[in-house]
Amino acid sequence: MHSMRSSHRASSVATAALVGVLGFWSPAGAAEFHFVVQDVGEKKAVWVPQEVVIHRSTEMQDGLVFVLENPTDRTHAFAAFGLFEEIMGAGGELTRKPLRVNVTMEDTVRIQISTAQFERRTDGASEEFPFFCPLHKGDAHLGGTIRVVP
Ligand SMILES: [Cu+2]
Repeated sequence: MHSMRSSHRASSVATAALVGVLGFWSPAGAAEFHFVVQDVGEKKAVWVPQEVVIHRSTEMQDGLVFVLENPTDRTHAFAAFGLFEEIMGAGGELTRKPLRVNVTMEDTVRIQISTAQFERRTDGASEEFPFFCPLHKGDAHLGGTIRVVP
């Protein structure tokens, strides 16, 4: 048993190092939400699904990750008002910045979403966060909505 534990610890350290090199981090068991961008004409694009519900009581307990996939042949961006990306610096310190991420063509980006703003909420309120591609808004409101519920 002892040797199994040791090797498990070694592989965990290796994984953590790899994650550090790749520039993102993700706690084990983090809830993942996938979004895929679609072109809708020359000036418009839409991230789908357009309606996402995230439960504070369950899906935010072990961290929150968005996976942003761009199968198209041009760069898109994912922006959400009121949500923050969490970035781990070289020294392990966490910084937060408003959620706006470029995803180049045929690329997939994983980002850690800050859950700090939800941790102290104990009421039953739900909140809505609109998201969209700021590079291709077009004239119409083609964005989606993330609903964070208890
Ligand atoms: Cu776009």
